[in-house]
Amino acid sequence: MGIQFSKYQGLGNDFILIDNRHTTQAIITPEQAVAMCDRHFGIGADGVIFVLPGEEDTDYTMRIYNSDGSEPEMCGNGIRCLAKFIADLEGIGEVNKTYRIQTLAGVITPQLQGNGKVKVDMGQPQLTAQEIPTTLTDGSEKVIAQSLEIADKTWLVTCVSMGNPHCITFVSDACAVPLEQIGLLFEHHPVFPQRTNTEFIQVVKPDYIKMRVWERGAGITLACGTGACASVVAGVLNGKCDRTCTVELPGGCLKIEWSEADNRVYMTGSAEPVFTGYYG
Ligand code: ZDP
Repeated sequence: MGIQFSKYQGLGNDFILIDNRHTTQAIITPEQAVAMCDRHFGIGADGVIFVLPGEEDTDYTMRIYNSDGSEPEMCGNGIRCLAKFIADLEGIGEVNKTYRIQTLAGVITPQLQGNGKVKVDMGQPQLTAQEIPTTLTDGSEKVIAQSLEIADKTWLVTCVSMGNPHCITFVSDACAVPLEQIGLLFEHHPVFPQRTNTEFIQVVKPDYIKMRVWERGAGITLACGTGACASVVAGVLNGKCDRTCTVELPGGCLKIEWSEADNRVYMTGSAEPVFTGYYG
């Protein structure tokens, strides 16, 4: 019969969801995850996500492998898919249902909304160099519009952690960025000891930005939820964006709000089932 899985996608960022509620050990190895994510020899996905039992006061635990088998701390599009998957497993159609999910980036709370979208409390961004982590500035300092040499060009980068590391550059035309040539150079630059996700942002209006992303461990993807959150935070820090902003990604739009009241970032967007099957 193989391994039962469900595939979900959020703005074209696609994931294989595994019902792992019966045990605290992930039932798939990183090597198997790489094979399953392969778009020609496998199911095809940007990552594999597990729903494990909750710890302490949380409902469930989320773990994720990137398509290269590495394990990120958090995944914004993935946690919206996970909330939908859990609701489907539990047979819950109820709206406004909120789950407390344990992740390697702390407790994250997605809420199912009446319009089919999922709103996620993504927690507070971390802004110091040591938290991101990067060696671009002194450890206790923020990293705002710092120079970074890549491919014979100087880029002014702002770094933000949403549990996972992001490096953001503002450009006049996001479509013109040669992502396939420079993405890996950002990801593996020695100033990022844990590697980095990289976003290129075109500010159309202070409340509407266009983003293209190179993801750590996954390459070019159609969307990145943590990246959209990090980009709006970077836009506010640079005086380019409003605290409430729509982010247009190749796979669709996310609404992001960096709340002044509680310093937390709220992300709202879609997540949909694609199909269920057995692997192997
Ligand atoms: O930090 C990383 O290694 C990312 N590749 C994790 C996945 C992030 C994701 N694209 C998101 O939406 O936040 C799933």
